[in-house]
Amino acid sequence: MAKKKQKKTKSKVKATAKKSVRKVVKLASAKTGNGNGLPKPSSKAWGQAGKALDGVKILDFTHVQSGPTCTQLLAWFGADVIKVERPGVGDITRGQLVDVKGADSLYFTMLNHNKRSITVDSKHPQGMRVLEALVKTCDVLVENFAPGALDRMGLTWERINKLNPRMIVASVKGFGPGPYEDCKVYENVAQCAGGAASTTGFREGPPLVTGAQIGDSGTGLHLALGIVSALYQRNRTGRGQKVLCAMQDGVLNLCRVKLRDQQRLKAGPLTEYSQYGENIPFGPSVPRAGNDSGGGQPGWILKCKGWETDPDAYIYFITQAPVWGPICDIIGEPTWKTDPEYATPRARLPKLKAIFRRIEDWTMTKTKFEVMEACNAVDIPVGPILSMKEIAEEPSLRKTGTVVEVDHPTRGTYLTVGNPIKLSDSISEVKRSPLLGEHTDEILKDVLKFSAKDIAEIKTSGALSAPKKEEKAA
Ligand code: CAO
Repeated sequence: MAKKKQKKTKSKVKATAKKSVRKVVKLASAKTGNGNGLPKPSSKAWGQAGKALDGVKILDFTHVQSGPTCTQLLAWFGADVIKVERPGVGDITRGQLVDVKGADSLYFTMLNHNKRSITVDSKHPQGMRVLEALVKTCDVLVENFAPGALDRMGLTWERINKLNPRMIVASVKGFGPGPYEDCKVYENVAQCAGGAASTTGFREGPPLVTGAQIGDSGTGLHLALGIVSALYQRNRTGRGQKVLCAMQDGVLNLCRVKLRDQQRLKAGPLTEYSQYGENIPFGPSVPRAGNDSGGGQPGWILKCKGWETDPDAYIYFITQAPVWGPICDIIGEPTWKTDPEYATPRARLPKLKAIFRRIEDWTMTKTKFEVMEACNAVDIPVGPILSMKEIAEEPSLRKTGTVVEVDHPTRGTYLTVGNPIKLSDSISEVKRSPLLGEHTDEILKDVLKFSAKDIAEIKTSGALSAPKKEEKAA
């Protein structure tokens, strides 16, 4: 009986295998010519075969930083990003931290390149008519409103899914489902709730936030990956889905080495933290580690020549074990190579502070760039502390398009950070951010195909323009 069953299963497996072989063969012999249903490799020159996300339309309902970071990336990869803004106001960042009177702020321009802007009042019936047309036309809706705001507009997931079952609805929220899901969240709230602040700073000082916008821009990056994955899955399923990135989750994902250390505490003190060498006991949670390196190689920030007047005359120095010999030679302590007090990483651990002080005696005789040159020549990993001024002026970053100069009609030229993700066949160009409502007419006409009569009707309804002053006061 058992044998019969086995035989049956075997022949079933064989049949399935045969079937799938047939399927693969069929795909390979498809008109497209190439295996797995892919078209033939393009014969166009690299970078001339369009952009990675050509043909993808994004209804961009984002504001401030997290959402705009995501949609800007998608725009750089070729998606048509249509930014919907409130008439007369726009994204609040247009008017925040203004440096040129009357012009969009750098806050806005640096997060909204390569997009088109349409102004629509989502709370006006004619505005909702435009929004529904956008939902039907676009592939992805991206938003980072406060929890519940999209639903209050009437654009619930159910409604969107009914209007366009292929639409992907991607959201940034501060927290995922749970006790804080209704909270509004900004960058530093996320850094604190995601574990970054409690693990940043010096042990004896308060928690610190970091200048890298890991809550906002970090979550925007995560969301972009979610959207691209959902677009890929849609090729197979034909349907959209919800994509959610909570800022707390995004920050925690970037802090995963600290959750690693939290669990390692059970096995004993964290020997790579300098407090171990200083004989300071560990508490129940991962402590702040100052400038200790996050991995197994001890590192610290050391003064360089000019530190007395230049706040950035410092270098990050890593005492990587395999290059301990060259480190001893370069700082003029060749006996440390063989001295059992210094020769092994284990022997060095309790004296790291003193060792770094000795290395600093050497780094202080050189500029950070001289240290960089001398150390890299013998494979010692070091990192100069670069100021934003130095980064802005660095020619190699200009050459790769990581730092870009952009022209803008109302503010003139400014510097921005270009696409940090380089694709060899989808080259990003950085185009200036749109003025408020700059593309309203062309989107109504060319994207949504509204007739001239319909456009006139929508426009006279007031759904696309700021309320007049008297109306506002009434
Ligand atoms: N027409 C009419 N109304 C519009 C509109 C339009 N085109 N666009 C937005 N609005 C309305 C929304 O409907 C909402 O109204 P209701 O509260 O009446 O429903 C309102 O504008 C503003 O939404 P908001 O609550 O999102 O804005 P806020 O400035 O109060 O809060 C923020 C900002 C960032 C704290 C909140 O949006 C949030 O928590 N977002 C999620 C997390 C996030 O992305 N944070 C990072 C921000 S970057 O630091």
